[in-house]
Amino acid sequence: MAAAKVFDAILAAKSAGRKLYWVLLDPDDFSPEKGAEIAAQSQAAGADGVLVGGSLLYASQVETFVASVKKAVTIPVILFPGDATQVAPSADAILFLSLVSGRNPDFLIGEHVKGAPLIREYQIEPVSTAYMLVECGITTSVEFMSGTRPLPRTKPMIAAMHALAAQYMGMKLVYLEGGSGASEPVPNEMITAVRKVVDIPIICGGGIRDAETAIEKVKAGADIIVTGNLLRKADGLEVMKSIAKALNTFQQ
Ligand code: 1GP
Repeated sequence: MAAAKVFDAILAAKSAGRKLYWVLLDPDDFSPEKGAEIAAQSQAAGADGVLVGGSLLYASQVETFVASVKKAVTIPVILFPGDATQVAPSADAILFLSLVSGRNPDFLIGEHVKGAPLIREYQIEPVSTAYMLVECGITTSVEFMSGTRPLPRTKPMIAAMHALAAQYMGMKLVYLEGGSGASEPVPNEMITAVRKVVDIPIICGGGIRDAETAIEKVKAGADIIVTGNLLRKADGLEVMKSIAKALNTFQQ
């Protein structure tokens, strides 16, 4: 199996108390050339990693996109796949997502069986991740495409017990996902409830649009913050810089 470089770096950051910032690029939104340009800008703005993927993905050439991004950055390029068709050989790692908030077997194990031989062949580092979709004000693409219901946002203990079960199953990361374009990010109380019961790193994304919100999420217990949509905003790069700076200098 591929060396656990990306996961080891996440663990090293966590034990040093350093928070990470990842930027999500959806190949449906940008050409491979534009994706590379944005990835380079994101790295210059202070991002620690680039996620590539989407829950719909009609762009046919995921590998072309990933290879182009990979050439433009030195930070890790990590797949964030909506399904098994998004396994691309040039990536450094893949979040091997199990949608544990839902009860759709395709997204708990089905797509994984299809993707696993490709991951092995391409020698991509798999990082098993408990992916938890949280109700956040809109019907997100993940909710619709996976045919699963998000966790209720006012029930932090339900989220905590899903995360705990996932940790007991051996998953290495928890991803609390509001969904791209969420009108409300994942609630702080929910992140704190999850943090209380699991030791594994917590990723939080969806609807985070400024440094203040990013800091609230890490204070609540998140280790890695993800933003996507900001890239498409006129002042997005400036906001991303302020998020990266706030996270880099954050002290608990
Ligand atoms: C990554 O889905 C998020 O977890 C990205 O969400 O596009 O709302 O930043 P935004």
